[in-house]
Amino acid sequence: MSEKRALVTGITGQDGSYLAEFLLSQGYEVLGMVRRSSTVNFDRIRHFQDEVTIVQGDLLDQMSLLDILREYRPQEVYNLAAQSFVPTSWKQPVLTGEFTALGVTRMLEAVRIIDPEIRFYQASSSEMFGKVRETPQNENTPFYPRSPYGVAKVYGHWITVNYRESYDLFACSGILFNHESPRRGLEFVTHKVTYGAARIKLGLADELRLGNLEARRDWGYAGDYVQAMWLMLQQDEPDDYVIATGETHSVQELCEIAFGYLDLDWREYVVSDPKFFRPAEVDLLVGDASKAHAKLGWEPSVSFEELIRLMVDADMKALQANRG
Ligand code: NAP
Ligand code: F7E
Repeated sequence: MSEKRALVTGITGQDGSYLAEFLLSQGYEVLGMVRRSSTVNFDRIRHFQDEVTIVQGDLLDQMSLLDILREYRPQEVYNLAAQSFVPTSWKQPVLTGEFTALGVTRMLEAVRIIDPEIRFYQASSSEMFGKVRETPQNENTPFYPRSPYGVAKVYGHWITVNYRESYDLFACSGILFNHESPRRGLEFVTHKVTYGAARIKLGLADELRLGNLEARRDWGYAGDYVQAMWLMLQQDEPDDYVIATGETHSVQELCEIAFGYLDLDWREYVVSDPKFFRPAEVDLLVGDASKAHAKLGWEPSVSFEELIRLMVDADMKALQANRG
């Protein structure tokens, strides 16, 4: 039997799937919390589904969280579940607050009541910096969120700090900048661009409609970032860390790389459509992860260009396989 048991909320998401695989490779027994739906969507975890224990729970339901911790007794909890798509947070601001903000308190309450020795990780976000107060952004940069999602994440961040200070919980918050992979949802801009470029290359589409091409982000590889989550919970003291590459690129640069890799000129296919502009934009993000470098020994291993190329390769392969 494994010595260590970890609960991952959001295991069916991009990060949950990479984190679960990483924890399995470290010898953990992994519990993955999923919410009930009429059809299961285990696409991201199918290849290791038999190695994890799926438990049913929902961040909206306090009792389900208490029951899971009472029954399975994990030593570590990684709270990755959230409504994570920024545009949806304007359409469903209350629900976003329930999942992404209050859901954190529900999980922290479950930890406090069932076993305050549990080490807790909260998935905080660079979206909390929003209209940035300084560049690059570090752990001390003031927050100025620009969407209901960002506001909810600020709540989740501070309630995690507050439970650490109020109840002496080992609660850490990872302030992660954008991280991507072939498992990224297709609505996020990196995957929308790599998938769109691959479809155009294969003659399945003739244009790609995007929003603001000037927005800049610090994009890294999800496989690298989940290791930082684990490292935070292995330290002697709980703390908060920025995880980022330290480089910033525009959506236009992303298009140049993805289309260029397929020998296409992005200017012939990409249309900037006002429909995809946001009510309030986060113009520029770039993180300073020096604390994580120094204290966790964490470094990113995949460059921006490598990341986009590996996503294009994966999309080409999947689309070609689908065509038979
Ligand atoms: P994702 O792919 O959207 O996955 C979200 C996960 O949360 C899914 O497994 C989803 O389950 C689950 N979930 C949503 N609402 C739930 C509820 N009420 N109860 C239980 N589970 C629920 O997100 P991600 O990219 O992996 O991100 C993981 C976490 O990191 C999120 O909290 C996100 O906000 C945060 N974050 C992400 C980034 C990034 O760049 N990826 C950066 C900073 C922070 P279903 O499959 O049932 O929908
Ligand atoms: O947008 C611009 C858009 O949706 C990035 C989430 O994981 O990272 C993610 O949030 C930028 C924005 O990610 C399109 O306006 C242009 O400026 O890929 P995104 P995000 O909003 O940065 C943070 C760290 C999280 O925590 C979130 O959970 O790209 N953009 N045109 C577009 N974005 C989208 N989605 N679609 C477009 O057509």
